[in-house]
Amino acid sequence: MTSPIELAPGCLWWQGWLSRDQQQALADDLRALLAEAPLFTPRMPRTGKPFSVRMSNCGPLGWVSDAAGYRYQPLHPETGRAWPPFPPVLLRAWGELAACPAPPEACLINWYGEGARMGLHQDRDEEEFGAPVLSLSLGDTAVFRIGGIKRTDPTRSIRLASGDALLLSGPSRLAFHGIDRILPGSSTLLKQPGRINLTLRRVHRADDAATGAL
Ligand code: MD6
Ligand code: FE
Repeated sequence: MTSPIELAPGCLWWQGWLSRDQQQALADDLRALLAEAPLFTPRMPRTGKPFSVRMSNCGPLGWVSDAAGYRYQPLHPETGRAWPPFPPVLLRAWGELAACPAPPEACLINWYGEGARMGLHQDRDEEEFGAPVLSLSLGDTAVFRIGGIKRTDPTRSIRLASGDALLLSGPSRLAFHGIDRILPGSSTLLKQPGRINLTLRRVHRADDAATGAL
C-alpha cells in the first residue's frame, strides 16, 4: 500500500490510493448508484441558498441539508427511497485506512461541476468525533484547503487528485477544510469535466457489541 503523508496530526493523505482501473470500476459503480439515488441540490439552512455542489449518498444513512437544517436520514429526500448500499471498495477503504473497528454508516457523494466549490467547514453533524471521516476523490483535481480547529487558524492547500484518499482523524477530526476550486480537464477519468468526492463517516457512537468490548 502507498504510505500516507501526514499533513497534520491525524490528517493523512494517500496519493493514488486507487489505481486507474479501480477508479474506473468505482466510477462505473457510482453511475449505476446515481441512477437509483439521483443527485439533488442541497440548500443552506435558514436562507435556502443552493449549494454549488450536488449530492447523493449511499449506505444506511445519508447527509442532507435544506431550510430545516443539516441532518442524517435513511431516505433520499426526493425519491423517498432508502440509499443504495456501499460499493464494496468503500468498505475496503474504510477497513484499510480508517483504523476504526466500527463500520461506516454513511457516505456522502459530492458532485462538483463547472465552478462548484465548498466553503471552509467542519464535519460536525455526527454524534461520534472519535471515529474519523475518510474521503476518496475521482475525476478532476481539486484545490483542497485545510486549517486547524479554529476557523481563523492558518491554512494550507493541497491538490487532491483522482484516486487520492484523505483521512481526518484524531486531533484533525474537526479541522476546518474546504474546496477552493476544481481544475477542469485535469483528469480523463469521467465522461464530462467535474469531480466526485466521497466521504465515509460514522454517525452514531459505536455500541459495545460493535467495538467488541463485551
Ligand atoms: C471534498 N471534502 O473533498 C470535500 N470532509 O470535496 C470534505 O469536505 C471532507 O475531504 C471530511 C473529511 C475529508 C474531506
Ligand atoms: Fe468535510
